[in-house]
Amino acid sequence: MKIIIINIFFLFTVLYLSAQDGHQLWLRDKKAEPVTVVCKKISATISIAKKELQQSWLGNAGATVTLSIKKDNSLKQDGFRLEANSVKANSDIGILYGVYELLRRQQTSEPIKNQVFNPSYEVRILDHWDNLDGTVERGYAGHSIFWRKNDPFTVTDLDKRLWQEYARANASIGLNGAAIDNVNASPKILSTGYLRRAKAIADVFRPYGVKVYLAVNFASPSTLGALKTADPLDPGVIAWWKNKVKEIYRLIPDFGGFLVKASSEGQPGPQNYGRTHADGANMLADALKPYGGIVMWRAFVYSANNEDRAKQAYDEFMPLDGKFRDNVIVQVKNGPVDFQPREPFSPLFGAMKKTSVAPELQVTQEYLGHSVYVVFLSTMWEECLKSDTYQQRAGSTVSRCTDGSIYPQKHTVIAGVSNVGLDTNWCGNQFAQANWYAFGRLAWNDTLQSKQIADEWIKLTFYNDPSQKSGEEDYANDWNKNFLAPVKQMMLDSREAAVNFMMPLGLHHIMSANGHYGPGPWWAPKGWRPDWTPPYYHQASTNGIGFDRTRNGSDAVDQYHEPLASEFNDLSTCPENLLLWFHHLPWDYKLHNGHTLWDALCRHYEKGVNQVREFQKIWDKAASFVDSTRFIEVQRKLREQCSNAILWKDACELYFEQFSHLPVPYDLERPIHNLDTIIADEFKHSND
Ligand code: GCV
Repeated sequence: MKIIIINIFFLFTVLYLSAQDGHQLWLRDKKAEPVTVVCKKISATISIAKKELQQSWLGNAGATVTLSIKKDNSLKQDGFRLEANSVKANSDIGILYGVYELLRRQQTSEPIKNQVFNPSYEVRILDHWDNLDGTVERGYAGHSIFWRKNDPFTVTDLDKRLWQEYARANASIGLNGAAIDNVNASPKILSTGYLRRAKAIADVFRPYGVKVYLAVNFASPSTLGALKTADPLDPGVIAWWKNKVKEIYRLIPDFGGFLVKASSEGQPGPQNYGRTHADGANMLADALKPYGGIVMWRAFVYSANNEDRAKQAYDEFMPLDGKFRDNVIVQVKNGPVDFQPREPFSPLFGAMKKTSVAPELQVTQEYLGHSVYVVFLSTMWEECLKSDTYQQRAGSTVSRCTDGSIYPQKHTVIAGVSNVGLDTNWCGNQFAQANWYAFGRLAWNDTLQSKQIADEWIKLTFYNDPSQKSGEEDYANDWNKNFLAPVKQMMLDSREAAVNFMMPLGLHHIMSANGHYGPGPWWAPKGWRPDWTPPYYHQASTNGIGFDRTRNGSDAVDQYHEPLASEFNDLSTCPENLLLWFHHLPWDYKLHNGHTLWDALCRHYEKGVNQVREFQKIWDKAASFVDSTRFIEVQRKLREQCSNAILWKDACELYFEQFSHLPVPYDLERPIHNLDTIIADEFKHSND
C-alpha cells in the first residue's frame, strides 16, 4: 500500500513538474484557498485585482480581503498600503500593485505587516527594440510580440492574449510603460496603420496600468510627411509634430510619449539642421506637454573623431544642462560606452543637476551571451545604481541622483531594453526571465538587493508544492538546502563569472563583430571606424594593455567628481576591476596580490571557465527539483556557455600572448583551440 501511495505521489509530481514550459514566468498557477474580496469600486483594473486574489490566494481559507481607494498622503500615485487582509491605495493601479505584492509575500513566505510601498521611479519602462517587420534588434528570444511582416495590421485573439499576458507580467513587478518599437525607428510607426495597431496594444495594456510609448524617427516630418526639412525650429515641422501628437492622443488618450535616438549611429537628429539636442527634444516636448506626455531623449551619442568615445556623451550633454523642458528626460546608458560586461557608471549621472536623467539598463544580453548564458544582471545593475557619484557629497548614488531623492526632477524614469520575444518562455533562456523580473523589482525599489530578488524569483518560478500535505516540511527543507541555496549562489556569481572569462580587470568591447557574442579582440578591418574595433579599446602592444583615461591620457577620469576622479587616476586607488578601463599598463605590472598583470588576466579567464563548470554541476544536481522541459533547456544552455567560455579564454590568451610574449602560466590549463582557427571561424560567420 505504501509503495502504491509513493508511486502515485511520484507520478503526480512528475506530471505536475512536466507541465511547465516557462511561459507562465513567475506567475505560475497555484492551488488557491477560497477568499472573499470586498471592494466598493468597479473598474477593469479592480476586476483583475479580484481575479488575481481568487486565483492565487494562499492565506487563510475563507478569509475576507478588503481593497479600498482612499486619499492617503503617504502614498504616491502608484503606491499602496498593505496589511495581511487589506490593500489601500490612491488609485486602482495602486490596488493592483498591492495585490501582487501581497500574493508574492504569501508565496515566498515573507511577512505581511502594515507597511507602505512607494515606487522609486515614476516611469518604469521596457524599451523594445522591435522592428516593424517583426525582427528584434539584439533580440534573442524570437520575433516581436507586437509587429509582424505579413498581414501586419490584423489584430488576432492570439495577439491580444499575448499582449495581455505580457502586460500582466509587467504589472506584477510594477512596470508601467513599454516603448513598443525600435529606437532605430522607422518613420512608418507614425502612419495610420501602425498607430491603429499601437492603439490596439494600448487598449489591452490599459487595465494593467501599462502605458504605450513610441520610439520616433526625428526625420519623420520629411520622410513620412511631405516636408522639405525636419529642422526642429521650422514652423512647418513644429506644426507637423503637433498634428501628429493630436492624432495619437485621439487614438490613445493615455499615450506616454516619445523615445528618441537622435544624431546617433546614423539616426537623424537636430544636428543635421545645425540645432542642438535641446532644440530637438524641446520641440517634441512642447507638442506633448498639453497631454501630459514626456520625451525620453537618449544620450547614446558618439562620433568617429579622435576623442575617447567614453567621454563624448558627457561632453555633448553637459553644456545643455538646464536647457531642457521639464517633460524631457535625458536617458543615459549605465556606462559611458555601451552595456559592456563591466563599466564604471556614466559620469553624466549626478552631474546634470538641472535636467531629469534616467538610467537605461540592458535586459537583453547583447554583450553577455545572448540567451545562451546564465547571467543574472541584477548584480550589475545594483553595482551601478549603488555607485556613489559624490556629486552632492558622499551618498549621492546613481539611484538617488536619478530617482528624485537629490534633485527636484519633474519626472523620474528608469528604462530597460527588453529581452522579450515570441519564444514560448518569452526570453529564450529560463534564467533570462530573472533579468526581466529583476529590472521590474529594482525599478520599483532601487534599494533592493540582488540576493533578495534572486530568492524571490527562484521561489516563484521553481518551487513546487508537494502534492501531499504530509512530508511538506521535509520537502521544503530539502528544496531550500539543495535547490534554492545553490541556484541562488549560481545566479549571484554568474555576472562576475562572465566578466572573468570575457573581459576581466576593466577590459571592454573586445567581442566579435559577428553579433557581439564570442571573442574578437583582433577584429579591425582596414578602413573601419577605429571606435568600432576592439584594438581601439584594449590597446594591446608589447608595451602593455588597457585604455589610458588618466590625466596623462584622454583624461576621462576628470569627468567624475572628486574623490573619484583622483581615485580612478591613481593606480594605487583605482579599483582593480576597472584597472584597464582607466590605465594602460605593462604586462609585468604587479597587482595588489603580487601577480603580474599577464598572470592575473590568465587566472581570471580560467576562473571564469571553472565557475561555469561549477554552475553545470549545481544545475545537474538540481534535476530532481525541476520539471524536465525547463531542466533540459537550462542544462543545454549551460553546456553551450561552458564551451563558449573556453573559447573566450583560449582566444584572449592566445591573442594577447602575441603581445605579452609570455606563456600561459604553467599551473593553468592549456588552450584547446588554435587562434588561427578561431579567427577563421569568426571571419566565416561575420560574412554569413
Ligand atoms: C538599437 C548598440 C547596439 C545597437 C543599438 C545601440 C543603441 O550599438 O549594438 O544595436 O541600437 O547600441 O543603443 O542605440
